[in-house]
Amino acid sequence: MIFVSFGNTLFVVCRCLFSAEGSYVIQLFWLILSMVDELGLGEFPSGRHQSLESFTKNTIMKGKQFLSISIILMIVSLDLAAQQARKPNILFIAVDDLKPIMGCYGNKLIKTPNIDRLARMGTMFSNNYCQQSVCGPTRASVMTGMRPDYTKVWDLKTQMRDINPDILTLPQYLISQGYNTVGTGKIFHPSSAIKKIDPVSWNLPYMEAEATDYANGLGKPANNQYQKPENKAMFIVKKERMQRDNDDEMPTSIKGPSTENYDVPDHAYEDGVITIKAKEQMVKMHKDDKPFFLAVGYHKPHLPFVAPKKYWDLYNRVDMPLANFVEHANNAPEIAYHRSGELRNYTDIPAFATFNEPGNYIRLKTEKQQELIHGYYAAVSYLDAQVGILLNTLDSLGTLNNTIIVLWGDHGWHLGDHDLWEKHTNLEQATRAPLIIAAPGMKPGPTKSLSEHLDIFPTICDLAEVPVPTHLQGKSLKPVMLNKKATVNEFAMSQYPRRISKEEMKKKNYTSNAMMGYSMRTDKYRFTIWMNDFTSSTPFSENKVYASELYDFVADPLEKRNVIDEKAYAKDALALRKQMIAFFKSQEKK
Ligand SMILES: [Ca+2]
Repeated sequence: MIFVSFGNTLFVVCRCLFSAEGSYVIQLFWLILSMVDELGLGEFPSGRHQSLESFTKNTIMKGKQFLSISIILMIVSLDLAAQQARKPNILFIAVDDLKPIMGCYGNKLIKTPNIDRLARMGTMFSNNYCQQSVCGPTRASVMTGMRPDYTKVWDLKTQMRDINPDILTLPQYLISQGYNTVGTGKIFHPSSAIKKIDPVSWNLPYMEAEATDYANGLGKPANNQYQKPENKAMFIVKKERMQRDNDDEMPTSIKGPSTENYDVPDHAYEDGVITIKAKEQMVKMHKDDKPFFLAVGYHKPHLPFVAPKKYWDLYNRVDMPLANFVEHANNAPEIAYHRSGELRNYTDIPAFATFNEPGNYIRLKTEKQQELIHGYYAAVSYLDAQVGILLNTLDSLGTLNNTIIVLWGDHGWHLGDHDLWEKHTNLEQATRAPLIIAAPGMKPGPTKSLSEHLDIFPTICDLAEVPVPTHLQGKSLKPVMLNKKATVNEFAMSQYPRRISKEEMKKKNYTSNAMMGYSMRTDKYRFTIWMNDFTSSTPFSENKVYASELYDFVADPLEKRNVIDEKAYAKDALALRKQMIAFFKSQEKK
């Protein structure tokens, strides 16, 4: 802090001295001192004047010394002044459906050398949670710093400016703070942003992948995913049939297989293309007077698990680890789970689970599970290689250590645990999401301190030394970056909406089938409360409580047992419930 203040003061002094007026002042001051010295005005004959003479000589000498030191300081601090004048650049890497599975998070099998390198440079938040484990809502929260109950984006249909037309996004704010902002790839979920990208967030043209950008003349992948000829052909047939029959029964979103392993270069797929664009843009913006905020939104490892063959070749299929616990938790309400509908949309996935009766699971075959896990790992390694290209670019520009680099995955993923695939739950595997932040002057290292995606917006502002907007609902994590043991959050809050059946609604005497589960993660527990026809901006009412869950991560890290009804936990459950109700109260619209 003292250093920063000193640096600022020095910068101001230097700017004054280096201005045209400043240099005249120096010259004039120097001339007067020299004349006084030369003319001997400081010489006095004797006695009582002796001390005055020595005082004057001393003053002249000190004046000259002061000017000499000032000139040296000016030269020495030129570099510092230049750095002070320009805010740090920000590289903002968003990754779709990346769970914290990288080497730096403790996985010994996966190959993620580049993200591991970033983790060694920065702070790795190992207990970071998303606001809602699905693209649209979680991204709206990251980009605006506001909870889903404020943005009202709880699904993949709502556009965030429909309800809050003036909501402020992070890049939009940074434009007002002197930044150039530019994006490529998936930053907002397309359905929740105007023109898919929220144009007011960017003051430089958004960089789209064009057909000619793809390797080997392959053109755009079919459905933005597939390059293998047989998979591409599948889409041509489907499209022709749709156009010919105007078939109402055809799904609007047509899908192909859940994986693709094809021997092509990285830029045969979109993530490789946007990396090239981001790299070129960084080189260009590096020399601008304005600092940049460059947002790069990677699509992988989102389904389908598509990656060039060389990344599949990093792994042996038989080594792919199946989930350890594949049941629903004991005593857990069914509303906590789903039927993996997103995965079942893919053409090679059979209907595999009913979930109507506990234990009645018709699971994916082991081989298919291992293929999916292999595909996920390959897609993560492919993504990791892209991150490596971005880091190397900064390195070659000599700015790797002067750039704020933020990497986040929009939410977690169930890789078969609890008999679940995808996200869409309030459980640990779907809500826990990667967050790594490297910034100049911050010590590297991991932290277990709790954080939320909401904290990203204020943290970036704090690190870039721009004012943190006061309306934001998250907190700056800079104190944690300075001291890995510091705590800024007592809990992290996630939520997920569901609908119950008409029969269940009738049985409960509800007038709506809309449900919202709020899930509070503390250091030790996850406490989840499922509410009927309720959001936190309205007053809490006991008769809206539908079900509750409590998991003890010290005794049960895999969430095998809902202990909400167990006597030994009664006291803690009550305290957490009170904390949850206090949270609701804090969110109520006044
Ligand atoms: Ca996602």
